[in-house]
Amino acid sequence: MTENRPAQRIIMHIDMDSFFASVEVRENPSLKGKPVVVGADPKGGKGRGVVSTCSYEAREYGIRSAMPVSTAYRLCPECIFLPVNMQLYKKTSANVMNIMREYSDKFQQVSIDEAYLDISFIGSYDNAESVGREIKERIFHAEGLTCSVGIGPGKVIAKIASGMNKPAGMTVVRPDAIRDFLDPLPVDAIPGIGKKTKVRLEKHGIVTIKDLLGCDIQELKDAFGKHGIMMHRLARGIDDSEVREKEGQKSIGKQTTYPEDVSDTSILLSDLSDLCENVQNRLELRGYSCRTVTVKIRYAGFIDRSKADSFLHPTIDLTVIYEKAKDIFTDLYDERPVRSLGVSLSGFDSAKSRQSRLDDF
Ligand code: TTP
Ligand code: MG
Repeated sequence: MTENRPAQRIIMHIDMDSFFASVEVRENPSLKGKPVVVGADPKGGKGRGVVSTCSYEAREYGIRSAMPVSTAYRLCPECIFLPVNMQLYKKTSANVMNIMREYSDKFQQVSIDEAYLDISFIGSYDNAESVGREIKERIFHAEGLTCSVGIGPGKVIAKIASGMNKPAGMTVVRPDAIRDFLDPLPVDAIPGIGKKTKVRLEKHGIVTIKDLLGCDIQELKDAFGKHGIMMHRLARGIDDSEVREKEGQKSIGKQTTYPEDVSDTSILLSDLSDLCENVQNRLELRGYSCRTVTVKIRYAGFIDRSKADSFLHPTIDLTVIYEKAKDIFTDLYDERPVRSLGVSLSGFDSAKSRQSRLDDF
């Protein structure tokens, strides 16, 4: 009896190379070939804040995203440090996403600079490779930027593949090459396996994906629960999650817990402002706008109070978000000592209206 197999899936993952930095270099070609860091002002090494990203030339000095900008300055004081120009990156992102979107109805943007396409309908990996090449050329021609492409039978393999030959790379993992591709990789190549899990697996002698594959599923389940089963499935190359534009995440939140209770309103308001900045930044990175702001105060003694309020129109504006958070806070705060303070954003704009808004630039 022949098995009724579903048609072969072909998934593409595209990720722009050193995105913010590449846009800056495009805007100012004299920066080409130079170490460029985009992020907070280093203030001669005394600056606070972090690196958003940097050019591949700056990466040679060991500079990375999310590193304190003071460390980046120490590693390479002669780097060119530039502030974040989010409006410009968002406009560019919308342009490149629109190009990608033309190639499949099944399209999923996952961050400001990366997306998945389900191009199974194209029928063969050779055809998929041609499409990958075409998209790369189109983006380069239209926006003067390079990206890296990964093609494989599922989202996880496609994502790992796009990171294999950065910058301007393309890696195709055909179904008969899955084992050769996955086996030698370190376990943390699998998205979702972070440093902690990696160290725990190492203690069991599991370093590569091949080691993971050789593990007893029950033992993995005992040690890591559901996550263990997931890891084993991905190690086997089993990954049938759909490519779809989804509402996905329901909220973006951040909270600060104080080592000692705080009653000083100016400290609380200043922290509220930092929290708003954090969540608003993540909102922008995901290409969302939000309708609702929620503030949560935990008073000493684990007494929680929270309140939400919504805007008439979705917004991404930090000032607008902070003003709303401040109003809610003022309403909620009764001057008891505060243990922790949190802000979350929700009511994200749908993908479709988000798209039309991005087109408005
Ligand atoms: P990434 O795609 O992770 O990084 P990248 O495009 O700069 O470099 P790569 O070539 O390795 O893909 O992130 C996309 C953008 O998101 C990045 O240009 C800046 C922003 N970002 C931050 O602001 N903070 C961060 O910690 C990270 C990881 C990214
Ligand atoms: Mg990128």
